[in-house]
Amino acid sequence: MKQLATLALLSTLATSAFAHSRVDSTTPKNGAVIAKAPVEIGFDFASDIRLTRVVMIYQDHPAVRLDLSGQTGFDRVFKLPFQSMGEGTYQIEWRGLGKDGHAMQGDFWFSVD
Ligand SMILES: [Cu+2]
Repeated sequence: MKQLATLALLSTLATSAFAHSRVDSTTPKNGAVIAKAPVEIGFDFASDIRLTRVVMIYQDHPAVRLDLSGQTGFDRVFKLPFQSMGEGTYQIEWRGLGKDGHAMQGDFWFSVD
């Protein structure tokens, strides 16, 4: 019985964390295979957030932080300059804060082929 209650609590937490980290869409789209490397990365969030950290992971290279210096406040739509390292798969990990102070995070990936 105690286990069930714990499970119920966990699933509630997972649901609310998910609700706060919802990205309506990204550019490139999650899972996209594109012919030409993008010059910027786009996020379209379901509600206002402040991005605190965005990292690009490319193959076995050290993770590279994307420049957030142009991002000063809360917004729903972000465009960040992106420097391609060539063909291959890129993973983008992001973190941010919702207006209610909740931490949010997520990731997406795309391939340049
Ligand atoms: Cu929240």
